[in-house]
Amino acid sequence: MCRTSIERNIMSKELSRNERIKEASAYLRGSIADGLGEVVTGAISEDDQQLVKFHGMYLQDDRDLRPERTKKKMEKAFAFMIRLRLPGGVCTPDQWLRLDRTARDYANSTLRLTTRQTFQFHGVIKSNLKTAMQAIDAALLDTLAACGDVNRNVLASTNPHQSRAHAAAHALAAAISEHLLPNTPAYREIWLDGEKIAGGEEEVVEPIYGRTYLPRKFKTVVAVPPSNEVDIFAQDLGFIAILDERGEVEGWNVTVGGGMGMTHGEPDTHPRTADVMGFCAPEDALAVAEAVVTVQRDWGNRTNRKRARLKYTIEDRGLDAFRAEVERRIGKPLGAPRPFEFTSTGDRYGWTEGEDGRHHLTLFIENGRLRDIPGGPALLTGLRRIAEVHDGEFRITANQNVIIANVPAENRALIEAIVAEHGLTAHATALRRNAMACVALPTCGLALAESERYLPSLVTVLEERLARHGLGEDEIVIRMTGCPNGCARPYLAEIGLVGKGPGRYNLYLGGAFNGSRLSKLYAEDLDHDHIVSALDPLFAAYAREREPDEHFSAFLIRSRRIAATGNGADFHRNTGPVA
Ligand code: SRM
Ligand code: SF4
Repeated sequence: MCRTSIERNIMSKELSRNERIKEASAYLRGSIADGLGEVVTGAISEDDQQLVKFHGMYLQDDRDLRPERTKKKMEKAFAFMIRLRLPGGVCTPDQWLRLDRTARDYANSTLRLTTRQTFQFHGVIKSNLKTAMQAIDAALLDTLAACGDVNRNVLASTNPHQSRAHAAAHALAAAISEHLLPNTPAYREIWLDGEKIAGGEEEVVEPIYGRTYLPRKFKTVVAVPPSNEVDIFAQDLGFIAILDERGEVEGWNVTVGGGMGMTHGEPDTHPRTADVMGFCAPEDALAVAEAVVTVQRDWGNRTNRKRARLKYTIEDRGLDAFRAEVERRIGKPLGAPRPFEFTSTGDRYGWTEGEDGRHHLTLFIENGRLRDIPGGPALLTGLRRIAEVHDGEFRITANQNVIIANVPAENRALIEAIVAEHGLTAHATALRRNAMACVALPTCGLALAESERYLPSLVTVLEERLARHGLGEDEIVIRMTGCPNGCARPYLAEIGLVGKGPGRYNLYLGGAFNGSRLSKLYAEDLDHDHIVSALDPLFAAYAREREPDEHFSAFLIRSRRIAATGNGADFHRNTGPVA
């Protein structure tokens, strides 16, 4: 590892606060263990709040309760969110049952499927935290590096066809996740009462990351065209399967520099679609992943966290310089990118049959929230019942849905009966099936507006408008987030709504249906009625003037209602209606 550049960074006076916290943490230990024992508060220290992210959790508070508790001079209603590391989104029925139990015993009796193929628990109070972590460990799962400035959960195309290419994609996702996992014993020490090991030399403890880990979060995915359900262009690092004529993976196109996050009113922050950097052979993929991570470790911005993601490193240094450094570190050139085509970012709902004759059922879970709704569908119980009889796998999708995978033909009827009995059947319209909202209120500390709790009712109104224009069966991708950080990838949707303040949203249009092009700001600060009145005439025009098979966003650009976004900084240019 290039110690000198890391040391130079550490010595700099301008380092961001997080760099100093990491440096002083003795490989992510900080004072977390002591803080857990402090009974006078439900919180932990500010520095430890940054460190626990690397262990897969965030300190949050119930924002619905904030005003009343402030009035009563009470401490905020603190609780932790825990996020699992689940490469490729796969778990067994036994693991599902254990997670369900953990959600009911130690969290808020919901399981939240995320936009990055994993589970989150919300509402875990400090006194339950360690027990919940031990329950996760007993399920042979972990939360290490699910958050924090490290390579996080690695996604893989989980198309139910389960071809050999999908198996290869899952194997690569798992291998990258393991290879780039932090090495620190802090996780076992703190959560699993492992024996305390003194922090050693950084080469021994963290051969890839060093003492200060990465400048910022880092996200990797593996995609199998033609489906882009993992939204590869939103990710720091991606591998696109290139198949030979027998359907075997011949190698991988490598993408770098995607990301969604930005800040309202700060034009030097922006979402960016990843570049295709080159092609590598299957046996080189791990080395390429490590090289991309270590170049970002050494070149990434450690002074300004708002410009610290790989997308800015690549913009600042140039793709050619970045590729040359990756090639230098792997000791060989990357090949020229091979042709590929993505067609969509959505999931295939319902049953599909794999190459091996096994069956896979994709269920639509609205915004990924599994719970039992009093007087309504019992989604958590339904999935639990399925886990009790299912002997295949569960696969979480990057669209916050779940696949009951590898079902033998003779078990289909049983699964279908449980699905129907518990209201798990997807009777959703095309718009709802293509809708995604981030968590936002009440748990997310960064939310400026509602998202998960609001999008379903907005979709109901828009469904009615679409039906009026004869567009009820048209697939249009709509995504909402409660702030500009982009957790539901709204800037890659055909309709993106991004929270600006309570009840107000910026409307983005023109993201490509296959996730390859960013949208553009169309109108600002809209409330519910103005969102509907902005979209309705566009739906009407689409119904009237579109060409056969033309997607909504492509129509808006062709008919010059919104400009097309090129890349990165171009996102903020030529915004608003074109005419
Ligand atoms: Fe995210 C921060 C939820 C996917 C970009 N994200 C957060 C936090 C942890 C808020 C915080 O920092 O205090 C949110 C917790 C809310 C809660 O109560 O649960 C949060 N992000 C989520 C999830 C759960 C949204 C969901 O509804 O599924 C997703 C969990 C993914 C996972 O399992 O790992 C989630 N977040 C994403 C994605 C989508 C993706 O990666 O494909 C993005 C955009 C891609 C990207 O990273 O650029 C994303 N989250 C962010 C950012 C902005 C990062 C940036 O570069 O500016 C933040 C804020 C930050 O890092 O400072 C953030
Ligand atoms: Fe929270 Fe913003 Fe992410 Fe939504 S987009 S979960 S509001 S950080």
